[in-house]
Amino acid sequence: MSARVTCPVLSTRITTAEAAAELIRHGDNVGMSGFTGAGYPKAVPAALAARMHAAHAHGSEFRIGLWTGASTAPDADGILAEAHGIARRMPYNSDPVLRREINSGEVEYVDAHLSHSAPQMWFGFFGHLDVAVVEVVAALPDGLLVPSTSVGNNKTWLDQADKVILEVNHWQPRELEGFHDVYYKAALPPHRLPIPLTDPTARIGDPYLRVDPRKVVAVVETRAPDRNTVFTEPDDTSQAIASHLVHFLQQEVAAGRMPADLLPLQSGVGNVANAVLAGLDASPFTNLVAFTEVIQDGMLDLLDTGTLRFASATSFGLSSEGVSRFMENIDHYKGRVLLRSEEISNHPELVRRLGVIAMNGMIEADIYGNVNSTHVMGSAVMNGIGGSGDFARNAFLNFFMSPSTAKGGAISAIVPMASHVDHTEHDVHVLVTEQGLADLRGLSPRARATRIIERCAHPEYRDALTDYVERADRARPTARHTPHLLDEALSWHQRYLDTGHM
Ligand code: 0RQ
Repeated sequence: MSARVTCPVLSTRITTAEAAAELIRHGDNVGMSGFTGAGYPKAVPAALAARMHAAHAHGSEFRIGLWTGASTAPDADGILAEAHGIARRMPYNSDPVLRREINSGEVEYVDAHLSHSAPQMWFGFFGHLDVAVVEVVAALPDGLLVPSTSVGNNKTWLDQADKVILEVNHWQPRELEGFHDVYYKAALPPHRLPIPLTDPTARIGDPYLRVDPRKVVAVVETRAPDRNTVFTEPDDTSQAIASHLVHFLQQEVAAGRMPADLLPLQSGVGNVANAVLAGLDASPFTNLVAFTEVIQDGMLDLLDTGTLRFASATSFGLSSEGVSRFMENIDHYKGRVLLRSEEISNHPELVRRLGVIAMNGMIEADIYGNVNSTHVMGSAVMNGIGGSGDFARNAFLNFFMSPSTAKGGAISAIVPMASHVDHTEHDVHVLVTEQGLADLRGLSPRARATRIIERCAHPEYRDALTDYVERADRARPTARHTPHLLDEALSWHQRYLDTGHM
């Protein structure tokens, strides 16, 4: 029996990745583990991709519907996309090959809110789940599963799939046992009850995932690392964004709107989010708590310095340096980190109750505060909405952050009209660029426009934005609430497509 598979029943199912992949058929809906490059299956996707290549070489179709927790890695999403084996995908993707196929129209991508992805599976919106492929750290004698570096949607995939393939990854530290809290009492309407979490540090579930052993058709043992999420050192732009944000939080405390140790923090992914965490670490704030979805390097730093006393999330998303640091000091993090299912880590009820401070990146915002997190020039998806909507709409306070320009200044992040809207003007509290910070709370649309242009737009684009809003304001005396010039509102994007500059 393997040291990690001590369940007598499951140990009889140990096999190769190739044999496991044989159990997945063309047209199947497959639920895979994985969230921001952590805890995804490392061996079965490659074996499956090889089968897809072989089938396509013989002129047969072999494509699956692939549901995950969020982004996976080149050796999961990437390798399957290279095999042209993904027909449908949900939710959140950051793989460049798969992104290309989504944007070329080859893959149908459903960009669901992360907190909705598991419940919508239960509602039946994504069809029947044929197979689950889930990475775990160990299978215990009683069949309980020690989850890996992400929990994501694994509970739902294991519950719903007809067939289950487990990957037991010996590379993941065995000491991960005890880092998880899996809530098994979520029900469907009309049977839902309040989720009994009133403190981000509390446990409400079990440390283990459950699976019906009769459904487990294969157990594959692996020894392979999670994706290495590379961060760049904070540059002047992201440091300026961080500094505006930290200063604003200090003002909020001084104004009596939140306690000195703030409210639970959610931080998105990416370099700007990481720089903001570094900014918080350098600030006088201490004793903070995170109620977030991803623990990235910056959050590990906060835990190390004691700026953060606890982090609730659904996943890690670490660089290789971060992984080594976590593994070497794993006992130090135990009891200070809990990973939950993403329907709980991102649950609107909990985000609202706890009064979370949400900090997420954006692609662009318009002068009235509508935010686009997902689409470049209106049509090409970048990653997806992820958890940004779960947190932002329900947050006590939300921030959307971006450099004021992209592509070397050719694109303004502040535009007359957002070319795609993920977070409406009703949901957005504060915009931050390196130029400054615009607090939009309590402002009418026209007042918001003035403030966003003054505080957040790059000086090169400020006059043109002011000119737009003034002409729009004069254009129709009976339509001055949110003035627009409809024939011009998206002309900045069109100009970029035509000339390479807004
Ligand atoms: O592309 O590298 O090809 O130049 O977008 O931009 O400035 O490096 O910022 O890494 O923080 O990502 C919104 C994409 C920002 C991210 C987004 C281009 C830019 C660059 C990245 P290049 P930056 P970040 C938690 C919450 C949605 C999901 C979310 C995101 C690339 O934050 O995906 O918040 N958010 N989830 O050049 C054209 C513009 C652009 C632009 C930036 N206006 N036009 N390109 N870019 N602005 C996580 C989860 O839920 C899992």
